[in-house]
Amino acid sequence: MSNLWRVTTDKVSREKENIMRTGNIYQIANGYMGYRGTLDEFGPDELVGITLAGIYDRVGDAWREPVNAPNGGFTKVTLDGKDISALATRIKKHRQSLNLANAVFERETDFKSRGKILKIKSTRFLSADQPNSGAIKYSLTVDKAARVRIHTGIDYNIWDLNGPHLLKLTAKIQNGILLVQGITGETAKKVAVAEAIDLDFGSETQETRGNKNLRVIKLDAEANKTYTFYKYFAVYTENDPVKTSVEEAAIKKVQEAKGCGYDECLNRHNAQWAKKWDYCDVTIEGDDDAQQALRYSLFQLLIAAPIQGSANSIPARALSGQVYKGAIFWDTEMFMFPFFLYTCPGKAVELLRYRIKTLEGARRKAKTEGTGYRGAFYAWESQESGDDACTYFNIGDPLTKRNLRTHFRDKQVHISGDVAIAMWEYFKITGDDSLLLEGGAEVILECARFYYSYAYFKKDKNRYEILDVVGPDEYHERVNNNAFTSMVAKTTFEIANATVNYLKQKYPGRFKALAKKIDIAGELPLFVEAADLLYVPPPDEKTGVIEQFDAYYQLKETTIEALKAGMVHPDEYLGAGQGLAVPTRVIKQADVVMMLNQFKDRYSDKIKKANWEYYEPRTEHGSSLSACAYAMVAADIGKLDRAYRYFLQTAKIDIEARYKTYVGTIFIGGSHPAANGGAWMTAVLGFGGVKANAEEVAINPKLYKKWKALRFKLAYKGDRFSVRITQKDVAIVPDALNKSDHAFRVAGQSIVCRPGKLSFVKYR
Ligand code: IFM
Repeated sequence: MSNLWRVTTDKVSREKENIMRTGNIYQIANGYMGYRGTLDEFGPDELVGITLAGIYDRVGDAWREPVNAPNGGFTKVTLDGKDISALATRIKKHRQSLNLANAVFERETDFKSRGKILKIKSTRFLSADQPNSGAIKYSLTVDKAARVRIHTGIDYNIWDLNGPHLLKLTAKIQNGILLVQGITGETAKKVAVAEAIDLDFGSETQETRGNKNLRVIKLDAEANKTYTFYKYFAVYTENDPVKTSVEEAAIKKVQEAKGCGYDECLNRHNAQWAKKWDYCDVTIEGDDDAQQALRYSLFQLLIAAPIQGSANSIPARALSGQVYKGAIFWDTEMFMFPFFLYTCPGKAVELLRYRIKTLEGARRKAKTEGTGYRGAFYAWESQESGDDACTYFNIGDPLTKRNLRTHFRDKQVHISGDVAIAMWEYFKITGDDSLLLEGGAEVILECARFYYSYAYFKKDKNRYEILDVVGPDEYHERVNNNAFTSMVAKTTFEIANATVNYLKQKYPGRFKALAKKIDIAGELPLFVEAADLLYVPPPDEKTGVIEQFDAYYQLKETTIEALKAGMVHPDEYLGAGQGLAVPTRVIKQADVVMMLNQFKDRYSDKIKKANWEYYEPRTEHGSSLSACAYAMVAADIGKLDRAYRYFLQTAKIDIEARYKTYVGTIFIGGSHPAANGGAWMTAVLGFGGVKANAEEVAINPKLYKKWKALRFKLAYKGDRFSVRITQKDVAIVPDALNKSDHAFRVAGQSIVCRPGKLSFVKYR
């Protein structure tokens, strides 16, 4: 296995900040749960976290956040009566690694204690085949005979940011299976963890001590003999569609896993992983650095992808912890969704089903926010019901410790259009209209309805305007005619109109029923008018620059360095109220540039270049979502060196764990799936120059000079393709099992790609 499929370190840190970052880098997940990359003997102080997808809880007035499960992977050893731990024992050698091919975490540590060497090796995975379960192979060897005690079981000292979320925790052993069960405080959902073990040495007793349900294995270990045992654990919650109790389900699952055996469980897990990579791997020939960072980014997306049938989505910090409330933001639709859409549409569906599932929450928000609106105003920070988890005072000031009023929740209205756009993209690129019929069309129409009720018609100007919003640049709140937001709203009207036309033509009965259900027929002509008359700030006739919002040019001109020199605290937030960036033209993240990427067909290269050059020096990149937008537009306009720099920035964010961990007083350390999605977009859509629509797939290569070739997979209209782009040509191999011919346009040249037949186009 080449090291491009592995992330490895021989360092082990005892410092909390490093443990936190390492825990993020080495995390594994399977869409159902995430397990941070911590060591077997670690506990809540080292941020051990098994974060569950789609189950949330609130304690008192604190933020609702996802629930962390008890840790069924816990094991700690004593050697001749002395506790062994990477936190305190002398370490002779350590190596830990994450295999990106199959999401298997491995650690090997040689400890020195009481004059003896103890080698520990453990390997763990969360099954991609059986998402409720995980398995661990644990081995130890001593160089001299020693008295060893292995404490292994379930640790229910749970790391929570705003917990405790699991109440009435009980521990027991039943037919050799350890069980811990608790119940969430807010919605009384049971969560159960079971653990079984496969062991053929030592003598075993059970004890429950200090919130640990443990087996104690006594072993008089012989010198240089390796002792190996296997652990199986399973987590169930009352969100799972089980017919029995969660406790019984968890017990059954570990019994099955034990019956199957570690190697076979691993084989089945590996088979699932082989399929995942087969659909989506991207290879960059000639640039190992970029290759590894990109593959790691894809890995992050794959581990976070929701499990089939869950209608869950991906939180802004994925399953790396409870950060950002485990909430789903626009990050998913605008930054992660394209990867799934173009590689494994089955997962893209799940993300959209989540928005269909939470439509009622979006309707509730529309009714109750501000002066009250119609339609669907999706939550800025969305959890299981779609009600907004974002608070009005969402950022703490590190100096005064007061919470600052932010308008992310009530004014960042582009979120609804982001959802509608993704819904329509899915239909365009897959050709599958079932999602529209399943609720997608209703989502789109309700989003258009929301914008209509939010917009103002200016009679004197004969136009609609979207006023009082926050665009992607969150340093400037309550602005008028934000280019990004207005374009998103206009596009939503266009999509709503296209949806109506499509349904009327193809499913007239279904259309009538939907129009009646949501009583929208009378509003449809207004959507047609709004699509036409909604104002989006145009490029300046001379400079080509688009003013980000009304009166942006009246703000103070300064540099980012000068602005930051005025900071009195390193974590100080630059926006909200009196934030340093508020009176200036310094912006938090790509805004107009984000628009030019999202709607790239509507603007010329000249306009894109003018805006990229104008906004780039004014962008602080205070969000991990920013770099990829700059990378993609740079690739689009041929600024390939700059594109490459921004590409590496977005692709390396998690593998290098270089990011800020606080904004104001809020802990935001965790993984960055939006940036990971941005890495895929930059590679394939940016440097690869791929742009598909309902009619064809266009490929206009913009390969970076260092890259000899870029290979990737594409899913389009239910069929699959392998593409290889070099500095001179493009080769497309449609899967032999494809059902149809498909139109491609490579560097302006139209071709038809037939199942199993190579198409080859020279473009330079
Ligand atoms: O959605 C983003 C937002 O654009 C900037 N702040 C962080 C959020 C979550 O990633």
